[in-house]
Amino acid sequence: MFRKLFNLLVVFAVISLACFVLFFLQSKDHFSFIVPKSHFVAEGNKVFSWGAKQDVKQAWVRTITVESPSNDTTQRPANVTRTLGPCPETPPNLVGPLYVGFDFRRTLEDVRTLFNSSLKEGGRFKPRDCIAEQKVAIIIPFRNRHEHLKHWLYYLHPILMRQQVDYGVYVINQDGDGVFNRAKLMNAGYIEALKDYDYDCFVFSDVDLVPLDDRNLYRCYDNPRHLAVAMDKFNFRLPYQTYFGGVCSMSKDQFLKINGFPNTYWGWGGEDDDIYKRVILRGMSVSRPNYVIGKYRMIRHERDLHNEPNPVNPDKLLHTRWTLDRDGINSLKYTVKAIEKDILFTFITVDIDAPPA
Ligand code: UDH
Ligand code: MN
Repeated sequence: MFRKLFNLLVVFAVISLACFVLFFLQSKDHFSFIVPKSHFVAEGNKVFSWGAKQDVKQAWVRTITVESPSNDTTQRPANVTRTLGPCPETPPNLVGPLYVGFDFRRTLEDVRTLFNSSLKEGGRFKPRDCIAEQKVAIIIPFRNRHEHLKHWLYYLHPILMRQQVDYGVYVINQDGDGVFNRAKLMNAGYIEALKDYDYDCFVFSDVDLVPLDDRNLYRCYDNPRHLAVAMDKFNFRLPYQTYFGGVCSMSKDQFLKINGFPNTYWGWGGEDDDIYKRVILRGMSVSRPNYVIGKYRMIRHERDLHNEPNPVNPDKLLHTRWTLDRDGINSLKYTVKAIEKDILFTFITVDIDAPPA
């Protein structure tokens, strides 16, 4: 009797073991049976799961399909015109929290290869299946940060595509090695982008800031929006309540209401607080995502040459109420030195008459 029971147990154990081994070999990822397949995190353009690798492929294919060029008529007969509806209020392909890592081996050429077929010259994109409500220009103040730019492009393009934004990326490069001026470059970016397309929304972003959640939408709201509310360098909190630095968005109307940004903040500091004051002085408030959605990683860096903190900048803030109408988009002067169209971005070099460093 016992022997029979023992034999049965052995047979059962062998079958179980065989099943286990088979299952183990079949799943390419060794831990896929521990973590549910639906449980995935995303890395910018790739979505990968802690579970099976099949999910990687599916998710990858899914993002790629969303990224197909908007004017690709080769897929359908020439005589069929599709009427597109407006894009849904909430983009359907968002994944939420993102994994962001800055791999120094990544090259700009790698990034070009990834998005070559999805973008139009100059870093332009439109959703294929619907009409985006807003046309968004992304403006990046820039000088000598190519290392950061490639990471920004690698992460932001797929995020913006998933967000179904009709957008263009404008990198505004300060010519020469005079003192840097972030706000003046952003003003120039506003004017230059409008020469390209009828943008109605502007996102101003530092080149070293990558969002950690794609639900942080790069678009405009009823009030000027501060997007970078929880940066890693500030322990995922606002450094102070009125902070408006890093990444913000404004509609054309909102931007014009505050006469754009100040042109006179040379060197580091103060210009973001001046912009905040302009917004409040013009009777608007600041809109923000919550601390979960508004998380950012900043690429670690040292202070740049010729962008030292300027001790006169904090004092200027006492006068915003009076300078607002005189110093801004209505007093902006600069010269365009070159416009280069990369597939990933439009690179505009401007002479902003910077004082020597
Ligand atoms: N920027 C450039 N080139 C420069 C200076 C600034 O492209 O030479 C742009 C760039 O988009 C950058 C933004 O301006 O993200 C803001 O400048 P920042 O990144 O220097 O400002 P942040 O407040 O850094 O991040 C301050 C210096 C921190 C030094 C820390 C040393 N441990
Ligand atoms: Mn920075």
